Amino acid sequence: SFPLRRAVASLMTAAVFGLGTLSASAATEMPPFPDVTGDVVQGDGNDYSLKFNIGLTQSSAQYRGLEYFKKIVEQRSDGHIQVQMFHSAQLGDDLQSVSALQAGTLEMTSPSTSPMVSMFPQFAVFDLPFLFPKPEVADQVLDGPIGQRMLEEASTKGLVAIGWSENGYRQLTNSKRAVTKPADLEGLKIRTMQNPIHLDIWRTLGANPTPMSFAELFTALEQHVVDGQENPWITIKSSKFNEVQQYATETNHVYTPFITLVSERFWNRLPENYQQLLRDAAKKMGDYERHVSRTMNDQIKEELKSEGMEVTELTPEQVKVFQDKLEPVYADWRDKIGGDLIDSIRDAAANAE
Ligand code: KDG
Repeated sequence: SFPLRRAVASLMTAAVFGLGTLSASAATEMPPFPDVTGDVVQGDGNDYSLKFNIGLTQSSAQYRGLEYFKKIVEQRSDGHIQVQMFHSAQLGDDLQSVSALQAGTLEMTSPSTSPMVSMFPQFAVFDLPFLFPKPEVADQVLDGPIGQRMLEEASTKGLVAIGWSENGYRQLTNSKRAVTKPADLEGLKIRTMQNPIHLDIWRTLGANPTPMSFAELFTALEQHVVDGQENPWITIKSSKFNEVQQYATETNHVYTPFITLVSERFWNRLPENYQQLLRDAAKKMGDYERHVSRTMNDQIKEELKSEGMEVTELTPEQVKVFQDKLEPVYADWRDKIGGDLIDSIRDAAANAE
């Protein structure tokens, strides 16, 4: 269907260049912004401008969170800090954005932790399959001492890490067939994030994984360079993957956090009060963005179904088959990631059950 493909291509162009209104479908209502609370923060009389670049589109929960961050920062700095928002990897994908922060040419970004494991190996713990049985466990870990320590450890190499938000639970999609068990994955080419555990997961399940930047993914799916990919429902919809992927399986196999990063060069120019303001705003963005992501998740899954995607919801027994098959991934990575860290997260998960 050539005209459809052309339409999609021009929409993608519009998204990348921010032309036109590539908004979420009218049915998708995002929860309203909470009121901005707290007094105006006194700076040092100087004006600051910061560019904040993200990988997902304007219809994502991530962008909605960014809009709230901008509102808080501009209001509470009385306009002395201006936030310029960029989406759809306009200023680069996750890894390019992190390099730009280090170089001081970009001020803020919010990548998935997964492509960052080459810089911060401890983030790999979040890539372990079925680690967080429910989102509240992720909150407990990220907002507790483990998450705090990881933010401190990631505040190095030209970066300052100031908060967590969520990408969320990942679901499998593909253009070939309904997947209900690992055997259905045989021969399927699955794009993964640039992360060794994700490669291990899909290899162990019997698929044919290939790592790729998110920015190249739509085209790769459209041109059948890969058969499938995995991302949260909101991303599948907001990036229009359902237009090139017929089948989805609700696997919830990995929960991916987003980490909010600031360029250290920019950070060091800011008066302390403004540093604190950015920390507060990042925390509020994280709480709100998680709320948006969680309220929209099921709603978007239903929208995808009504738009013709064939969605397989697994029974607990079917999920268990995937979990059992993936146990060796824990064995492979335990020593590299650190058994104590894995155990403390699994304990938190058990306590939250
Ligand atoms: O900025 C976020 C995205 O670029 C990316 O992290 C999304 O989950 C993602 C993926 O699959 O790459």
